[in-house]
Amino acid sequence: MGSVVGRASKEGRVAKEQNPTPKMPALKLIYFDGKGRAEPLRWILAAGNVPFEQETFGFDAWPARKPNTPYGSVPILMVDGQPLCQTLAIARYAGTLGGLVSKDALKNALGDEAADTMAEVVSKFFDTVFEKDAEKKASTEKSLFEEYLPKVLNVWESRMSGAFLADDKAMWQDVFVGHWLSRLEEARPDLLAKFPKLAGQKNKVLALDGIKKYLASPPQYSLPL
Ligand SMILES: N[C@@H](CCC(=O)N[C@@H](CS)C(=O)NCC(=O)O)C(=O)O
Repeated sequence: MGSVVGRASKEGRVAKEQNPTPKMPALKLIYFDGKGRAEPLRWILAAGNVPFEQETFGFDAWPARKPNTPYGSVPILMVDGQPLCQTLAIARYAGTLGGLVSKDALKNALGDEAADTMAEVVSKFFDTVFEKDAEKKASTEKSLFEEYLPKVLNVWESRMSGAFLADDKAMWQDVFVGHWLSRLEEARPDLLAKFPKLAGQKNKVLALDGIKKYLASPPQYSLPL
């Protein structure tokens, strides 16, 4: 978000036309009536105090909607009527609007690395959730929670030198990762037992003003995603 640089005109008025405050676009987040891949986006928008509307729908409405989406998937963020797709692109854009970015290119990139990795974890997690074969479900859960995820968490834990993943202030990637850590803890309450820095990171995300406000009266959804 830019600042207004006003200057006195000949008439003595303050002219803001030369550098007006960029108007916040009208945002509408389109997703199933559930948390899923949209909830971290809602958290990022809330953490950055960025106003947005939502359009949600049930599984039954999806087949008719799918062909009208750019890539056949949601979430989609409508930005002044234009669709923006792909969770991480939306997250980065929402975080940028909310000022949840660093001025340091490397810190942003390290945050991106964590968010990209968490998005991979999330895909594996959804694979386990939707797996119908009990044996396969057990083995994919085991490899996710006992092998892949601990390796990932160990990388982040050993790199953290400040309060958040790559900086001392929260970036959108912290909100994204913090959201998923707290959701994955619902499945594995001891997930962060050996990772005190990450537990602290997640708690600091939960304590951000915008997140506290959002979670004080969280939206209720019909789908258990
Ligand atoms: N790479 C996409 C994946 C999106 C995705 O898989 N969305 C799911 C919901 S979480 C979806 O639209 N599923 C319905 C379908 O693929 O038909 C992203 O990150 O946004």
